[in-house]
Amino acid sequence: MPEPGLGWQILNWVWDRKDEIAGGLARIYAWFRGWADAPRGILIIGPGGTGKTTLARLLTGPVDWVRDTLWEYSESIGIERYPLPGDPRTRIVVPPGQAHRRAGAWSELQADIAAGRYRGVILLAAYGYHDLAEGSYKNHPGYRGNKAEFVEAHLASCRADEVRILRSVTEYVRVCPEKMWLLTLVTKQDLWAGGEKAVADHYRGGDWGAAVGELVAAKDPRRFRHEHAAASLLIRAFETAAGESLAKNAEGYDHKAQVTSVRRVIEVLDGLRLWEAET
Ligand SMILES: Nc1nc2c(ncn2[C@@H]2O[C@H](COP(=O)(O)OP(=O)(O)OP(=O)(O)O)[C@@H](O)[C@H]2O)c(=O)[nH]1
Ligand SMILES: [Mg+2]
Repeated sequence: MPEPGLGWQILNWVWDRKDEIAGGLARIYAWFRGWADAPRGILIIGPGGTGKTTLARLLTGPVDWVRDTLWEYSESIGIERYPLPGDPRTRIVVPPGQAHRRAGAWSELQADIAAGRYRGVILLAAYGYHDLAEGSYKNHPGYRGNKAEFVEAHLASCRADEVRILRSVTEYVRVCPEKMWLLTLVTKQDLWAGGEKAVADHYRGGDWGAAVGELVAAKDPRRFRHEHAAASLLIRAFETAAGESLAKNAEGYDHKAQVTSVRRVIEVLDGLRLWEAET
């Protein structure tokens, strides 16, 4: 049973910090708007079903929490361009991530990274919790008759795909002559919370850490910066489009933890804004 009044305590917590949260977002919007004369935007890239569209919508808001259905997954088909409030020019670019949709869209965007057309890239990973594009897991080519084994194999193969995408992105960032930043953002914290150590080891060490380390070593620190962040963009069980549960949310992960995580992402973006201004 939840503690009586806990919901109100959380709402109060958010309410108490609303100015701080709104202030952080306002600075980021002002930062975005400051690019009106500069054609360099932000690219949000990563595998399908990791939260790219959700993040772009949260950052460029406003989200109508009564009418919007951010929790329903609808795979992106083409490149999305998000205009910002008060600035009709496009500043955030989001390509579709499902493997069968990458071929056309990604090569052009990768060339744009190399040419310095983005001031920053937000690379999304989700510790393997990538939504399936459609239907039941039983129709997935990786299904061999056992659901638990399917989920384990799916998580492992998605984590491997995340690293392949990281490597394809670092290849272009490496040759970019302009000042730019890269943010590794691990979403779906509400699904993997409790496993922080494993997640940190995975993204700070291992193949991910090695690929980022090689990139950082190859770049001038005054011209390139990498940051890590982890967040739950919303709290939602991991399930298929057919409504079958694949994994439950981490026990005890609540609205307060979720809001805190999004706030942290805003702080990290704000830090990158300040770093950009340094000469
Ligand atoms: N549990 C959980 N679900 C999330 C989170 N972020 C996004 N989702 C859900 O994950 C699904 C996929 O999110 P999208 O934003 O559509 O993913 P995408 O990366 O744009 O996917 P493509 O368009 O196929 O490339 C949606 O159902 C979202 O509601 C998160 O932090 N936690
Ligand atoms: Mg999308």
